Amino acid sequence: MNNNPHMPVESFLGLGGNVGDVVSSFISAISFLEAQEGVSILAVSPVYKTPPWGMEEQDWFHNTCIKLQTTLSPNKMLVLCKQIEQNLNRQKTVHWGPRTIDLDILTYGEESIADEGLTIPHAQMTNRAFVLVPLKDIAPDLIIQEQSIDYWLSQLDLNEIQNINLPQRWWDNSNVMK
Ligand code: PH2
Ligand code: MG
Ligand code: MG
Repeated sequence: MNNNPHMPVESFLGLGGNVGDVVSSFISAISFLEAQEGVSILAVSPVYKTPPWGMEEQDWFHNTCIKLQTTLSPNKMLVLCKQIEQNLNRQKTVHWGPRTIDLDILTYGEESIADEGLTIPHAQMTNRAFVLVPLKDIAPDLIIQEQSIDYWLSQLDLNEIQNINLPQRWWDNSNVMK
């Protein structure tokens, strides 16, 4: 594992939620990430409305993906993601159940990690259209488990996934006061 804090690595995160004002939670999470020493946001995808995966009897989700550069180790990134979830009032819930926000590390450079609390690349990302559709917007050439995003997307049903058409740079709340 790369624990060298001085080597910048590109990492993709997947964000999702289906409780409260999820787009506001995404904006808070992204500005909190951007404010961290050792993290810079390189790209953010559009936001999609997506049918609940895994446990169907719950509200639809909103999902987005982020590309960042970081000098934090994978474990520090994980701690940061958990901290943001706590800050945004995520409650303990059933597996795959309702949540204000979920931040998942999808990839961390080229690394493969299989620790107890952290699997990278994210174990389920190749069979989740709600991850791959926004990810493709910011990483069309990414290879995951030796296959292209288009390959993985071709295995999935994308019909119900809708871009909610927010303004460009929807996450950039430095625009708000202009
Ligand atoms: N997250 C889950 C379970 N199911 N479904 C959608 N559409 N989007 C999610 O982010 C999601 C989900 C658990 O992390
Ligand atoms: Mg998740
Ligand atoms: Mg998670």
